Amino acid sequence: MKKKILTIAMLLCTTTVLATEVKKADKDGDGTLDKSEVKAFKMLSKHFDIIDTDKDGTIDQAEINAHKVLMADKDGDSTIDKKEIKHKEIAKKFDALDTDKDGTLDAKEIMAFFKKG
Ligand SMILES: [Ca+2]
Ligand SMILES: [Ca+2]
Ligand SMILES: [Ca+2]
Ligand SMILES: [Ca+2]
Repeated sequence: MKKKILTIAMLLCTTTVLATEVKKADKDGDGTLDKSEVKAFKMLSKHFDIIDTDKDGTIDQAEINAHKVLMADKDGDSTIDKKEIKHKEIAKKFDALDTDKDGTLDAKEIMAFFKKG
């Protein structure tokens, strides 16, 4: 479990930087980063498949934002429960976002919030 927390922490470190770097790294200007575009970001390259929540082969801003929200995951189970949530807007819509009604939000459920805008 310790290792998992560490991985997420490292991931978030990288994604925080990336949020401002997306435009620069996005060479073809489609608003997403594919594997060749993240080559400059070693950590991101390594964890590409974890961040790519919808497995479409690219990382978009919603996926990066979702991982930022997951930073609040204190117990390291890769989901956010009501006690852990820090994001005010998501906290308000917690029950609506928890589509499988298991009482926690996973990366996909958080991403749905950002995709809707
Ligand atoms: Ca791109
Ligand atoms: Ca994706
Ligand atoms: Ca958790
Ligand atoms: Ca859920």
